[in-house]
Amino acid sequence: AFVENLLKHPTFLSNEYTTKFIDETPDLFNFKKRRDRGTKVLTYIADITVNGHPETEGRAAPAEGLKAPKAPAHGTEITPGTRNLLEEKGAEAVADWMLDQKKLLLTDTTMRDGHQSLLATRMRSIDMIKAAPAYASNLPDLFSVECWGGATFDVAYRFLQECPWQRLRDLRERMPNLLTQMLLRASNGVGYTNYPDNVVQAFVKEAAKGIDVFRVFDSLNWVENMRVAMDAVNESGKIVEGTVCYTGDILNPDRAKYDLKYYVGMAKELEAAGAHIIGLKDMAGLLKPASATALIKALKDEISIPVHFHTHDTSGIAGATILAASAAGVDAVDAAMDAFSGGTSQPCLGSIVEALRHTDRDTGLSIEAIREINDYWEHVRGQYVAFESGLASPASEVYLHEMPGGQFTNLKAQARSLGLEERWPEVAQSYADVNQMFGDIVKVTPSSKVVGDMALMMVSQNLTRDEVEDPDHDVAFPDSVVDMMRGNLGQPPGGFPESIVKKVLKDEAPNLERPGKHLEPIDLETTRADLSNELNGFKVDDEDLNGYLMYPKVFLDYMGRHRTYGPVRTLPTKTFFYGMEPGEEVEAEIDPGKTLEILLQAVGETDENGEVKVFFELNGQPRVIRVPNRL
Ligand code: BTN
Ligand code: 3PY
Ligand code: ZN
Repeated sequence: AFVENLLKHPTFLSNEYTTKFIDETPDLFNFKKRRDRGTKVLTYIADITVNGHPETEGRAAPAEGLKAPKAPAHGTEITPGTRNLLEEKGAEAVADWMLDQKKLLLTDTTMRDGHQSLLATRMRSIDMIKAAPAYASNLPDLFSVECWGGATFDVAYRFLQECPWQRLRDLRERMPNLLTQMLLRASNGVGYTNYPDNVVQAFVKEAAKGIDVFRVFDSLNWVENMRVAMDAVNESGKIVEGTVCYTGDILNPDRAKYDLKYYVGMAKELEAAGAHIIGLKDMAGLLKPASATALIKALKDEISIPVHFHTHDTSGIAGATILAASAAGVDAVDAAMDAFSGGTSQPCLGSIVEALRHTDRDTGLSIEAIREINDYWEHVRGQYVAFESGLASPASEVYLHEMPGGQFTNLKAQARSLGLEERWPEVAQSYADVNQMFGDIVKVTPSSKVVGDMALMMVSQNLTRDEVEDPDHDVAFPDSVVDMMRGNLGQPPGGFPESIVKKVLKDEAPNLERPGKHLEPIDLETTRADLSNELNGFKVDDEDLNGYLMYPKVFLDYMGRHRTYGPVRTLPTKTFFYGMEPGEEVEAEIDPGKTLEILLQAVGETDENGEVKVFFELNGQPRVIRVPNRL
């Protein structure tokens, strides 16, 4: 299917350049071209001002008169941190150093999982980039900053009209002393399906230019399906965090499939497979304090590399689990800056720091620095009210359905759009039923999406688990379920139950081997040449090629819009999502030192052609932009 996709790009018209090309080679452009970019950005602002942004339409708007967040203060001196250790001594030395620390090490997830879980992944690069220098100068004792991967990659292209690779370069440059961290779905890359091995390898190679710690997980906990990605990270010289996904409850005898022995066994397999660190990924926030005590202790006893714990506060009790893990000797944990913590996100970073103050696991992080940076994040969050999930309180219901943090609110919104809002308790129960029907699997992107698709389908069609499992009852399964039963995401421990595989696939035999084993390698240079051709001779670099290989259509659509709207990534967030008011003035630094000063003077009437004239001043020069009124 992947190769088919490659061959099926939508045709679209010419393209002279991308954001990156322009930003890296500004001298190539004469005055006229530069003005051209200004016109494109004005066209974007005019369009949004007249028509609104499709993503914020009908949603809450930020408070009247809300100002752009002011970047937190930062010093010019940069104390060496974990990144310097990696650069000087390598990945194993970082792991050894972690084991030697008494303090609890912290990863800040605000720029990845924090907004992925609370704001549908919609945080724009400009809002991250403004915080990065303060992290580097004021929090040099952080273990790492998770700022890339997971859902952020495609959302950047798809909804934010910006290049994820550029975000990575910009953050890397501003945090030279801190380890950057990403979430990688092993053979699923940063996508929802298995990619050919050489695509995964090429992606890791490119990402390793900006990422230091790769948290590699498989959505069915299948180590066999993680090796290609783990080997590629090892080859790049960066840190492999081989990750165990946590599900069920090790203290519950009814969920014996995932017991202490299972988790320790998988961690040992990952250690043998070349991991420098073991990630313990509790994507739904199911690990309870007493279970954490037992699990962390067992892992620390049985493996010789550091353990890095990740959880979500959906239940409201994750802070207690973090403290239990800390007391049991976990080496590092994830937390989100206060304003992006709690609920389906990570527990509160500042509160963890304070809870451990004056104990033998004191993190040593400056609470003043945290407060200052957090004040900035609070203002940033205020700009994104359109994407707030509305989850107002903790949800013990998570122990029933076991949905990952990022999926919980998303599925609720999906249920709402299908008119199933009142039937949410049934969706939650159905999700749990589907999990059992599939043999009790790990649910995390992409397997969690499959379970969610099936659960919504059952509730909307009033299907019970008995009916679905009845061989004589005809069921049209969602495509994603058919795909998973075919083995295209790999195999869970013990395999999928034979009866459900038979019901879904009928007489077709599933593939029980590693999916990548049967995917033809992509000819990268042919693909690059074809893509360049499709983009009218545009020079396709490795970043573009890897973006396209992950998401062919999303990438091409992004490039098409870029041709019309130009470099909109540095517009203030309010301008990007809501356009401008007459009399308002904004700035956008489209290249280092190259700033557009934009004043919106007036919006005209719609003419007989359905077009509106929008009057601007661009760097003091009057400009009139005509856009269609599509309302
Ligand atoms: C998106 O597709 O949602 C993000 C990119 C922006 C698309 C622009 S916004 C102005 C114009 N109006 C639309 O409906 N799409 C484009
Ligand atoms: C992702 O894959 O994006 C996740 O956050 C999984 O927890
Ligand atoms: Zn997470």
